[in-house]
Amino acid sequence: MSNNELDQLRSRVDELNLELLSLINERAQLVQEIGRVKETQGVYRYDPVRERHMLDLIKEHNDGPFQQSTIQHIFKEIFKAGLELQKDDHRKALLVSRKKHPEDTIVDVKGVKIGDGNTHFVFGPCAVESYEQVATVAAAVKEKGFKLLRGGAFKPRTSPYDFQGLGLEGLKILKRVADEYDMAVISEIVSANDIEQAVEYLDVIQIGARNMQNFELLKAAGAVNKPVLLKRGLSATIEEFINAAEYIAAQGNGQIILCERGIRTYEKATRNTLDISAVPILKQETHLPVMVDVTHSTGRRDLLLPTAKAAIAIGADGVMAEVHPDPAVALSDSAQQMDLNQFDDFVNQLKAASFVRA
Ligand SMILES: [Mn+2]
Repeated sequence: MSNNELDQLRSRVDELNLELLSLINERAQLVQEIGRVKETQGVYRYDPVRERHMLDLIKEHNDGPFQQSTIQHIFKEIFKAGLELQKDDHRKALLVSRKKHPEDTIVDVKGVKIGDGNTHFVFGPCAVESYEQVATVAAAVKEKGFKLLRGGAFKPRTSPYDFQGLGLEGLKILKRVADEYDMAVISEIVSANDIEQAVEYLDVIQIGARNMQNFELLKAAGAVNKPVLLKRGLSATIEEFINAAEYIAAQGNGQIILCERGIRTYEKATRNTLDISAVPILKQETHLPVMVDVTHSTGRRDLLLPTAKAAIAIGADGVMAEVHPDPAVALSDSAQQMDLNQFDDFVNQLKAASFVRA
């Protein structure tokens, strides 16, 4: 074979490559179009019957030299790429996605601007037990210069026989303390029916890990004009977490704070495994502020400080931790709440390491 002949064959291959390229891209455009039509019809994107039909048709016309299995493999890859393209379009379309909205969302809670680039803190007892208990913690938190107070009034507990919280009475206590100390309160709501009443008492509605996929609750929280702190589910993937936030945003409420609180793994040294890399992933994928709950992710008092440092270092917009005047007698989470001395130490150490602006 002369060099000239080889050059000619190669240039023909180049031409065919470009033809294939333009055909593959043309096909991709059609697939995107189909994706859009399916989305308006609410039809699931992957259709195995249709895919089988396409493969059969291709095989029927395959005269070689490629074997059927090779052809099937090549076309399956093309199909897969098309489906992924539709998925990307879907992700781009999410209201909470960074692609849709490149700027950071800042959630303003009574003047505390979560997502503004500074680290913010939320402290308070696991559960509201009494006015005195909440007020004692509030005074300590306020004294350190923090404004966001947490406390559970409705407690979704693993066992039905465990303390279930004070309910509405607990919300009233929180509101009274918040007014007296000029603080803002965050508390969990577990039922869509309670949202309307709760917004009178709360500054931030928390949706807890066990309710991350309670879609009716998400929709109800999305329908009110009040910031929502959404915790990641115990076994939720990041994609599921983002979609749960989308349920809130889709109803018109974009004031959403995401909170990583640890996920269930086989590791037993901590209560849950803090998925620290979820923080930068959520910051990249969404425009929402991201907090880390160091209490529930670790379940260990001795790990609160190092995990808080890690959260701040990795770019979290805030850290949440539980503080109780006397954790030994707390009605819930007694093993992991800080007492007031430990809280003092926790904040001082963060300040000493320049993790908190003094
Ligand atoms: Mn707790």
